[in-house]
Amino acid sequence: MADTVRLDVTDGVATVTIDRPDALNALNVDTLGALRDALAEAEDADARALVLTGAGEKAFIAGADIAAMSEMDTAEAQAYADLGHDVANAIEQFPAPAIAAINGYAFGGGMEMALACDLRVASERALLGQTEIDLGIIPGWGATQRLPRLVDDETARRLVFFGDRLDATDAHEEGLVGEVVAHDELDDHVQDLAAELAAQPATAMRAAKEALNQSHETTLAGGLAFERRTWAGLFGSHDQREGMRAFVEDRDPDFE
Ligand code: CO8
Repeated sequence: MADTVRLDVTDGVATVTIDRPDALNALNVDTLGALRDALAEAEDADARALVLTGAGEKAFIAGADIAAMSEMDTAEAQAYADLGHDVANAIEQFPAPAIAAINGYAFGGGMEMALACDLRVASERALLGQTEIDLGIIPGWGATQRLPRLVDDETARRLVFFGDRLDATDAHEEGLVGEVVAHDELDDHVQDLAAELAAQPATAMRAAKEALNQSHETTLAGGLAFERRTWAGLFGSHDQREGMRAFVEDRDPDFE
């Protein structure tokens, strides 16, 4: 793994930190590759919650690497777009909930990585935006599809068309982030949230995420069929038996 991405797995919580503060954690090809490797390693370690954040005081991820992109031809740009999509998909399909701890700038491709997470928590110092239009391009790591599924369609269009940079309060009002916390409390708050998620029954959590993701992928009938199959599939699992037995016996469940 390149030294621009750090992975820590403690008590089932995998924390992935983009550590390239001199470039405000912009994702060049090496860093994206390292991020992909870190996600695979976290999955192999059976992480039950994932936290994505950026090193330093200023940035979550300031986007794709503009200096690198300025030199790319079409084939290189396509490969870069593909790699970014692979990484965003790996976050979205990570078999446990992912939280973006947005500690500063989240622009362009940085915001797109946050959009691939299940939950977004912003520091009061965060600034967010799909700023690609200012560079003569459009979002290339998923925002044209994930943004309108998160916020209302017109808000998504305004963000992409104007490239506005929203502060944390406005981002919260628009539904881009679930909550805003004091900058100094962000890490502890997100780690507490992640620990709480990691303590939930893992098989059911994985199934819940898969089923919720289906709501973005398929028709209502197809999604409901998926939910029914997934729901029934949990019966007979240790956690289903234990969770229900514990309720009946009036005690706390001991999940796997
Ligand atoms: N890429 C590369 N380097 C960057 C980036 C970036 N995205 N952002 C900042 N840096 C570098 C700066 O060049 C500077 O380097 P140096 O010290 O060597 O000059 C260093 O980080 C610090 O930056 P600033 O001095 O500019 O810091 P400020 O606090 O004054 O400003 C800003 C911070 C406002 C974040 C400013 O740096 C900025 O506007 N950055 C660009 C943000 C942006 O537009 N991001 C979107 C990029 S486009 C994108 O992400 C496309 C995604 C889809 C890709 C599809 C693949 C084909």
